[in-house]
Amino acid sequence: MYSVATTLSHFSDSFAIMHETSLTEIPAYQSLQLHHANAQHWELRELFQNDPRRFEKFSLAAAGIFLDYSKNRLDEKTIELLTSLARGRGLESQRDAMFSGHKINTTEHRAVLHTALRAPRNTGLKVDGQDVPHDVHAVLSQIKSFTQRVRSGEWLGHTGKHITDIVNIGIGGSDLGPEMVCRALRSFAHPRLALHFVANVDGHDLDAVLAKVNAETTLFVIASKTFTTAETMMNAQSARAWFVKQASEAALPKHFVAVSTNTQAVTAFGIDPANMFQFWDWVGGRYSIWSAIGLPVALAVGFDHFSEFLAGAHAMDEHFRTAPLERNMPVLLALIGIWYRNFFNCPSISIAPYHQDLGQFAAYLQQLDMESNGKRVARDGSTLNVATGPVVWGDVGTNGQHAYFQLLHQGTDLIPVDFITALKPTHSLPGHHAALLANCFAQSEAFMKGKTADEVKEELQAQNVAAEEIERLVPHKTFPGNRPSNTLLLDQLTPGTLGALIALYEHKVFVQGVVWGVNSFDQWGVELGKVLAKNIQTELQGEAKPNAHDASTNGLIAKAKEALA
Ligand code: G6Q
Repeated sequence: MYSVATTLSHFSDSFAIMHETSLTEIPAYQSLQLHHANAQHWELRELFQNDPRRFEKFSLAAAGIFLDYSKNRLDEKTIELLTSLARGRGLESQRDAMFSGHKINTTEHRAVLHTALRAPRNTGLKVDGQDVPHDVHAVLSQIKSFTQRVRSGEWLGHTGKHITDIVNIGIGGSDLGPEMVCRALRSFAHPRLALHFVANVDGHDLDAVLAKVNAETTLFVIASKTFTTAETMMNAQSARAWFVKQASEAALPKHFVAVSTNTQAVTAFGIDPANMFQFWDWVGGRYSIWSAIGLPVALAVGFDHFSEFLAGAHAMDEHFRTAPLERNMPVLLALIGIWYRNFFNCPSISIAPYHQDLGQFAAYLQQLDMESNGKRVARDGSTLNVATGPVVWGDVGTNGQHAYFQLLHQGTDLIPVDFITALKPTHSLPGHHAALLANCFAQSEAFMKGKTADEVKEELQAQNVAAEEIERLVPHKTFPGNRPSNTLLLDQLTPGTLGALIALYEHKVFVQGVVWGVNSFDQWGVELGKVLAKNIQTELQGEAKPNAHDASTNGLIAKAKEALA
């Protein structure tokens, strides 16, 4: 068991100004630039030919996940320089500061403690005098008893029927996590409960769900950290009105529960505070799946599986907290990302889960990564002189192979790929899983090796294609290869391995934020979106102010007013 009290006392309040030195001034950064001048010419094919132990050297296992990072354009020296870059940025002390509850979110003056949400009860940790594990485990007990009642059928709707449908209303961090995890763990789900997720203020979203459910047997979970987010509040009010029309105000407590930090607003909405699941301002939205925001997950898969999910993440936390940087999976993933982003100038990374149940994993990572590290100033407010977070995108394999993989193989940008798969399926259909794994491994091999002009010629000659036709086709059928990828193997997609996988990426994002020197835990761009629409909405619904905006916006408002009239 670790005690965080000691590390906290080592950490001073100078956190915010620790990174005035620009990244490019760190000696290891300059060494990496020189190293890159050579490394950019390395061929992965040759690196493998020259070192039969490359796979053993550049792979490791942690918390139930195996990472093969040998298909990357790097060697031992690269790792040595990258880890010394991380040390030069104070990674170890900043990691300890996060785990210790130091207020590392310096623009919102908040601690960042999603790791405490999955830590054992006896982890000593106080923030602002508050016993964090005590509070966390009190809410976990509430989640346990509530979810058991709903799942067992003890909790009944207002007409005495079992709950059959759960509708989570939330957006961003209050939607993406529970939706992604419920889908990922669908083979563990309760057969009676159907999960639905409504996020968009676009009424088509809620309307489609309401058309499918019955007010007598539906439980609405209103998930909002602030309980003020416009989209969620509008959806919640519409769902409430729909419900009251078919049932009654008095029946509300049996069908509406809330997950929030804002007790006052929850009570004002008409939800019984006893059915409110609390979390805290030190849980960022995109890191909140481990908190009561995970309620739909616990409802779907049961509290024991939810506990395994938390334990899997905790195992990855322990690995991240204690393993040397050179053998630390989140650190390695992060530094490899830095290598491509800052030295190879790669604009994006692609996530390729070869598992249908991870269908929303790329979208989840998109928020985690891009909202955290999509920043252009350092923590001290100075403008950065290096590139930060890449664009993160992707979809499940094998589907992606039949669509955008073309660009990954032969396009003009170098786009590193993370392949993620499970060695064993949770279904029993014969043959499918071997086909899936074969595709996953074949793609990473093809990205790495490519196909040379000579190989193309040979292939076409063997097919008796005419010489002129061969000359014409060779450039089109040649693959440059040397395209890097990581492969992450889970034994099976279970609550535990999924927890570890998400925590792996959370820590990867943290490490990159530390190296870039940004605050990975605020999101002022998202906050902007929360206020921008308000004025225009007033104009659309009421009096137009013809000259309030630029000509384009005025013109669009006028068109919408005409259509809505
Ligand atoms: C996440 C962001 C954002 C947030 C949503 C929902 O890190 O802050 O995605 O989760 O805007 O906010 P509420 O939970 O407060 O409704």
